Amino acid sequence: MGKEGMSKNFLWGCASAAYQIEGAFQEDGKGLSVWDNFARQAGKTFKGTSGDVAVDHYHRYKEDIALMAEMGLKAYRFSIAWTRILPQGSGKINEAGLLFYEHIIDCCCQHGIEPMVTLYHWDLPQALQNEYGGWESPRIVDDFVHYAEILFERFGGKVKYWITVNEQNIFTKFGWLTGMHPPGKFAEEKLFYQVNHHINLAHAKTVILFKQMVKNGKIGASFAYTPGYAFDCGPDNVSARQEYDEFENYWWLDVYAYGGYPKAAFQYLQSRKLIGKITEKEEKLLKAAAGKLDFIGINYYRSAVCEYNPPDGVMPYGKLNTTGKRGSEEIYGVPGLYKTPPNPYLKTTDWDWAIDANGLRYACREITSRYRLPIVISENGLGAFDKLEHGEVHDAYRIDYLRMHIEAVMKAYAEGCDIIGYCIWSFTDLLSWLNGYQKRYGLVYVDREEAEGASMVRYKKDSFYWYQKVIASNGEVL
Ligand code: BGP
Repeated sequence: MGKEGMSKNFLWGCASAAYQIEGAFQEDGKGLSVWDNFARQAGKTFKGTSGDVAVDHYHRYKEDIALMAEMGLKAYRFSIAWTRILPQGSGKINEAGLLFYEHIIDCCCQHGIEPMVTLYHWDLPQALQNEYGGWESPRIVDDFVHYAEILFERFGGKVKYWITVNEQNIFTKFGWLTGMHPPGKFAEEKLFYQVNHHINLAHAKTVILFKQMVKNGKIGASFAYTPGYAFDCGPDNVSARQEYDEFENYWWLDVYAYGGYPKAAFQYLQSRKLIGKITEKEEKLLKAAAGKLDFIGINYYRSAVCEYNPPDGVMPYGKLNTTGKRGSEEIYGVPGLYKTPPNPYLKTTDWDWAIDANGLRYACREITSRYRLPIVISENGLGAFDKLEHGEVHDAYRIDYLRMHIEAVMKAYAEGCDIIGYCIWSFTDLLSWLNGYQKRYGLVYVDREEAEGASMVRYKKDSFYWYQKVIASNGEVL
């Protein structure tokens, strides 16, 4: 089979996001984000947890990056908080915010770790939400591009890999369909598609600007890719799979890679007056940006099953398991098209996520066949309950999960997928948006729980030492 081993420049990495690790939510001039606000509202997050303090990375970044260096990490994907750079979303620049990220970038570079920057990982400035509804208004496009421009200008010489938006499909679905993320709107389908269109335009303009400003850089978007399998070969279920892909995957991936929406889904939504007209100018912009995209970022955690959903069937608003009590996740779907029952062949995590390493290989193969673009696996990991005992965490289950998924990546690579890097979610334990601190993903354990006040001391888990060997052997020793 194809190529032997991984390229010697393969980016073995880890990933994080500002709100989930930094804390210091009001320090050094930072403005408030929609998440700072949302997490304060009763009943929105698990046990009322917030990123106010998070895992205090803001004050401990040197220690954290030193641990990354000790591990031998080749790349570190992190996000920049818009509210540290422009506390009000636009207007006055906060130099202290730029300096903070400059230190992180420099610190990574000194240790030979390639920084990979996400511009937007969900923490929209609250000021923009208040002023014009944030993503709901086309005004957001130029504000986003302006924010990006400041970062390209300052860091374009040091940072090669950039990601415009993280998981547009997830934060818009939760923000406007299920009400579980800010701005907490429920069943606002038309707004959902409008918001997505604005994000697509912001992404596209940013890509074009990037290509003018950062000559040797690479830019992509990170997408939460949950591949779907037909429940069986019954023709209705086969079609359900096709609909699922158009509405849950290609709706975003096609825009990033082709600059256009999938046809059948577009027609369906237009006939229901859920989506407006796309102007010629917008179409041109989306196409121009697609032609310049350098890679697709895949965040992969699970696969899904697609089954025909009758017209009076389940809605797209199914509840998630946010407690770690198995069996509490609800099936969701689009009536008349598809729904997503559990996969009887796969085991699940405590949060009901199907564990399916081959799904990651499948995802890479799909991207390669459909778009022929390079791939960065920008997130993959296992959320689990971990136990700290005598300063150690024996997370063999996480090692098993990661081993299987890395094997799948290597297989896809050998089969011809142009995979540039693989980032484990996450380096340290961190805040899981809706699941508090008890759903741990890190290779480094952080002593903190839902209530504030714990020591924040870092402990290397067994998976830390394991990944260290994986990196040192360039994937030979798994
Ligand atoms: C992705 C997000 C991450 C991270 C991860 C794990 O959707 O990009 O920010 O949170 O999923 O998900 P969760 O924290 O819900 O378990």
